[in-house]
Amino acid sequence: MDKTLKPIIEKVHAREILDSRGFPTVEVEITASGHKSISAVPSGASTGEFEALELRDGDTKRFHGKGVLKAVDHVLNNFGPALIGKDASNQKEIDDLLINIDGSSNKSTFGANASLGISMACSVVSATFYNKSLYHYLNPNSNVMPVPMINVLNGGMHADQGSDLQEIMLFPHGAKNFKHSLQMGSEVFHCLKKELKKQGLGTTVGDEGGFAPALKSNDHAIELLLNSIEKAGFNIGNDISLALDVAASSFYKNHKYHLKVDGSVLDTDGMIGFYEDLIKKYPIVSIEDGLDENDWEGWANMNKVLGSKIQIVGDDLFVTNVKRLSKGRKEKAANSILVKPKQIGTLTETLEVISMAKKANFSTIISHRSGDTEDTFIADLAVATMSSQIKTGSLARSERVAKYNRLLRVEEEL
Ligand code: 2PG
Ligand code: MG
Repeated sequence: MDKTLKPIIEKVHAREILDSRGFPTVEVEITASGHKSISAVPSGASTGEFEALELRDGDTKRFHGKGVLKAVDHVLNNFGPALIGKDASNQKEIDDLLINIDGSSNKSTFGANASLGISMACSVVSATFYNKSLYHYLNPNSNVMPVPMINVLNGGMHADQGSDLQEIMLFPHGAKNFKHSLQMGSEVFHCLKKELKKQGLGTTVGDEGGFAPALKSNDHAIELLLNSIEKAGFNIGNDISLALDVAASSFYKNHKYHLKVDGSVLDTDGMIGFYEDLIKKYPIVSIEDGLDENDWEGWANMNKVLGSKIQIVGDDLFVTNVKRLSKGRKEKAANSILVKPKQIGTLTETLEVISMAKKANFSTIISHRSGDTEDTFIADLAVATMSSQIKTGSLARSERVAKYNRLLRVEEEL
């Protein structure tokens, strides 16, 4: 193939780098027709049971078993040689090749951390080759900015203390534009910090850059935030509402939901009642993973009761997987999907899920992972897929802010 007309892959390289939690992760470097790209793979903590496999070495002599040298080796020696000479911009061909070489149904042979690094790097190098911004390369018609869901209070598995609710997010739907939404978020974030100090609470941040204070109850967390929105001069419900990621699978044991901070143990109906009360009391417009990833019947009930009022988001429930989304659609389990390329392991499969979700009238939310890097791929992906929202943490910690800053530049271009 003519190297001047297409980005033809010449070299595939990979290395072990560190993510925002200080654990190893995979970075892939692809050279195509003289252009080079680098993509880094994120890593979750509250991972879904049905995600594609993240390959870790398990060698306890290195990084407490969390090394990724095996995945790096698979990029170099199992995927790499098959990719040389291929057109990096033929994303479907590249991703099908990765899927076939792996051969398993969940990337368990060579790891989704190996395949995703390659898949992303191929699209990035192609955008560079064609001298286009990544979002524009992925979709020349992209013209909308996502609303950021800004996770200013971290709890659950992303913090040592804090609420049972893993993420309490600002939803700045009253912003004039993306830039303004970040300004609003930042002003609230700093009012929240002052308020926490005033109440003698901790202001250190959790994995996603939100504060992670020890709190009396889950309501206490929400009220703190509402108080800060007002202090920052915004109108609750008009300018800014709230969104939650409950990550309920992380506290579901023996068919019960164990809310430690509230000291309550609830069954599925009890949880749905808990949310009904919450949305009556507070301006909550979106609830993610309100129930366990295997509680399909519960999800359908929850969506029946709450789905006409608020966004019901499946993250661990759908794991960016068309099979699970298709089940969810049939069973009317939710009305929105959280999209994490890492859960499935290639860009093509990620785009397929998004297109299925749109056909089903589900909103799509592009998301980071709690262990992330300076890579900003998801920012461009959110714009390219015209997703209504992006979830990429708080307005602190560079791996979170990198995505927001990328979006500021994109908004200027658009
Ligand atoms: C989530 C994510 C990201 P993790 O549950 O939505 O916020 O967390 O990456 O730990 O799965
Ligand atoms: Mg989640």
